[in-house]
Amino acid sequence: EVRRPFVAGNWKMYKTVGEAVELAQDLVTETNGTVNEVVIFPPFTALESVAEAIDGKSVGYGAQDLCWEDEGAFTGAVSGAQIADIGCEYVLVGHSERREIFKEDNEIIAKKMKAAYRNQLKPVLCVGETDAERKQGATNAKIDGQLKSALAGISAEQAKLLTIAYEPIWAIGTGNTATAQDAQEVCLFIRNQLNEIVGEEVARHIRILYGGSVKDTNAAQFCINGIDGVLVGGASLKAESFAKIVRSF
Ligand code: G2H
Repeated sequence: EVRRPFVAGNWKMYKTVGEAVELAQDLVTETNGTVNEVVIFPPFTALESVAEAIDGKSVGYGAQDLCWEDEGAFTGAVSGAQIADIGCEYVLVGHSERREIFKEDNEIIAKKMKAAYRNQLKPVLCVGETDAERKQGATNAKIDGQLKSALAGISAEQAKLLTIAYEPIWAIGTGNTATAQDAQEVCLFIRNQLNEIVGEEVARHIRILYGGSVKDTNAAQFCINGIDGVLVGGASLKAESFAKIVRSF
């Protein structure tokens, strides 16, 4: 199997440094022995402390966002170079909260993708449609546009390091998960588009995750053909529920 199952925890803007370190250490203990890849995305303030606490252990870590430049006068931003410097392996790019709340468009996200690769970070590119887009039957067109713009100018070797997270915006933090069938349908569409964009030989390395209100009580249903893992928000903030998700996938 070329694609190892991937369970990611996006902590968003939660946890003090002390809480974050404790949670990260508990996760290392509670997910011990899993064959799945487990990666957490703490807030920037806690990232270095978490890195020190769990570096070299079975749980990986990454940043929730990065700037498209490596350094400069960009008040409040954090660069891929700075993230890589503290040992991160992964970075989320284009999460829907960045797109919707912080108004990041496909052009900015494409620049962030290049910044991630330039700094040897593996991007987890998030894509997904709004409720209105789904109702208009525009889901595939939206996702196709997001994929093509983010992957423009990315080499085959770089594309092999990519993970995609399909997160329908209407399912995020709302308690409304997509049905496994809806999620599978879009994930299979994404795989099909990846085959076209980068070729099947490269695309077979790319994992496709589902995200949006995944909990310990519903995670197992997403462990189906076409879905290589899950990106978990709210339910990743407690070691017990997140470890259950890791085990059920
Ligand atoms: C979607 C997801 C994780 P939640 O944003 O990225 O969050 O599981 O809270 O819906």
